[in-house]
Amino acid sequence: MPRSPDLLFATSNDHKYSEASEILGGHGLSLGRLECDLVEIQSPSLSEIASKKAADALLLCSRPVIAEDAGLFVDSLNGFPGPYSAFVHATMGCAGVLRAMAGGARTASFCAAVAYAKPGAPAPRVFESRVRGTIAHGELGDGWGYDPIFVPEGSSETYAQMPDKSRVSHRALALGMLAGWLTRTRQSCARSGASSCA
Ligand code: ITT
Repeated sequence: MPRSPDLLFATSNDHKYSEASEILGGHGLSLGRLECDLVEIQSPSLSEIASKKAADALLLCSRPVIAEDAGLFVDSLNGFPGPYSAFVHATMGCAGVLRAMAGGARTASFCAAVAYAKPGAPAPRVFESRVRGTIAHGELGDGWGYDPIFVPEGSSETYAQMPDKSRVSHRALALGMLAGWLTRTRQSCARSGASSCA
């Protein structure tokens, strides 16, 4: 009988799921999917949004589950689109963001908050990441979301042009923290013989 995955990822986004599977697979964790479109609360905090999504997802699946909220924060636009990144991409695309920031400083951050919820835990645990970078002057490479315009610090290519985006991205950082914490917690749980582990 096939083993059930270590975790589920509650997301409506195929790209996020496939990147997360690859990243967590590299940490020895298998990822299943809870395909759902959870209602997102309005908040300036990615962590608060991700935490609520994970708590709602837990009610649907009653198994260890993660949810993520991510966003592009452009400095010259005072952090816009930030938590509104999905809506802004769907309505204006990368081209709209490039137009809005014309003439402004090009620095930006790509941030992610990954929330982990499990039955019996008092609240989701959140792992936050931030990758600094710049916004290219045009769309470069074939990628999803804002990948064609975001150039992470230390690279001369956009996420869309990078073969190893999933090693260095905001998603890789947050999921790497989660994987490290889960591994440590499960190891110490196993050593102590506790019946309920992370
Ligand atoms: P779920 O909430 O269902 O997981 P979503 O696409 O709505 O899926 P978010 O609310 O986190 O996800 O929206 C963030 C948006 O930011 C996303 O729709 C993309 O447009 C963009 N985005 C997030 N991570 C990205 C990445 O790694 N590369 C490119 N764009 C990204």
